[in-house]
Amino acid sequence: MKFTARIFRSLSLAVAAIALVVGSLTIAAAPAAAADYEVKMGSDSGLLVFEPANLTVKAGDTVTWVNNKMAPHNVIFDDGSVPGGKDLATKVSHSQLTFAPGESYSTTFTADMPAGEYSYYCAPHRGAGMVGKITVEG
Ligand SMILES: [Cu+2]
Repeated sequence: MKFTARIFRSLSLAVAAIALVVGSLTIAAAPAAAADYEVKMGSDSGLLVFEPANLTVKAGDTVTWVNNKMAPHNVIFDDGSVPGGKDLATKVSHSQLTFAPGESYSTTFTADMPAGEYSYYCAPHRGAGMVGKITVEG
């Protein structure tokens, strides 16, 4: 009886050790988690800017534009200012105007989108210099 208990105990330890090794391998093999970035539309001090205006992201990352001050704002990418055609520009744009503080929308720059510079502007405030750029790394 005592012998059986001893064997059972070493077996349990072996199983626990294997589980630990397999578990750590799984964690090491997992790809880096996608990041989330936030861009304020209108600075805290009330300037007509995107903040930050320039952002560098990796494929899979998500950018969320949050209405802050001096609304209305939107996020327009033109086909001439993205590393792809009109369909891509439309896909990453958010033409709907935000009015209330905290309103937001997001774009995930997925792996099937080309790397490069994605320039955008706020339609109501483009003339005031409310422009931004997302650089997507390959
Ligand atoms: Cu604006």
